[in-house]
Amino acid sequence: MALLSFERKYRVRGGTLLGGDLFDFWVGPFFVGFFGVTGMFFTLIGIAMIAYAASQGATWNLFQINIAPPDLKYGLSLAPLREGGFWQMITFCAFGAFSSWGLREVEICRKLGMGLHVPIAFGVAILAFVTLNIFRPILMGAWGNGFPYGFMSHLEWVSNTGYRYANFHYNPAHMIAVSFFFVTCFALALHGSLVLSATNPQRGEPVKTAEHENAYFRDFIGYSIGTLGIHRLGLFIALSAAFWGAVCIIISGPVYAGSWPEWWNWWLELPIWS
Ligand code: UQ1
Repeated sequence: MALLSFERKYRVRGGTLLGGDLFDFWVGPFFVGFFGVTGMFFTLIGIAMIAYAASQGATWNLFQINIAPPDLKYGLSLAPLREGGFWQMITFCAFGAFSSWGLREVEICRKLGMGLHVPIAFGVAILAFVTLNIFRPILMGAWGNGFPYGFMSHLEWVSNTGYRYANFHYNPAHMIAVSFFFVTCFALALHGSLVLSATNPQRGEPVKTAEHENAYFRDFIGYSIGTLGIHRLGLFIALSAAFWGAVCIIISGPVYAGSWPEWWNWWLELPIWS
């Protein structure tokens, strides 16, 4: 891909966190940096481990490949490769690759003098993965509590983990997380449709601006959050969805091991009902 004419201006030196000038260069359109190198390292080793572990399994059917964590009996120790050791190495590489990707984002932000919003947002996605497959297994004393790597198998893990606490929909943090996921979809649908309605008019009609967008919502519901505000709101609700998702799984097991429907008995037992 050709370098865009304006791109050279933004290829500024410095801003790196590690490695100084050593990795401060681009390959084609991509900034490399120290974390580009570590990211490539963990990604290649991780993918090789996934391919090798899959080759030791029963099938090459993309939907049935399953790389399972160790049995609970191995606790937090290292398991033999074919008994969950592959899963442990893949999890380690995934964490290394995700963190490298996030730190490379930080270096690019620093180069361009931008805020750290993008890496912070990505950090919350990393937090969700780390919560599921690192923090929670450690808190519960066995890597076997992590989810398996496989299309169907990870879905089955979600289903089984839900039923282990009787009915996950009664987990209050799960309720909050799901609500934030729905609100995020709703807000992005409103925002996407509003921006397209203003900037993609019928043939012959002039393109509209933010004034029209504001006017639309003031006419409609008496309030417009504004063009900057909608993005602040969107970031907040999207990060809240992932954050409460992490909370809902960390409290299931390490904090409370009972059934979620029964947890609500405190409500039924309030003295105001008697
Ligand atoms: C909005 O008010 C606004 O400001 C003009 C946007 O920016 C383009 C939007 O995308 C949306 C969806 C709204 C309306 C949102 C609320 C919370 C009133």
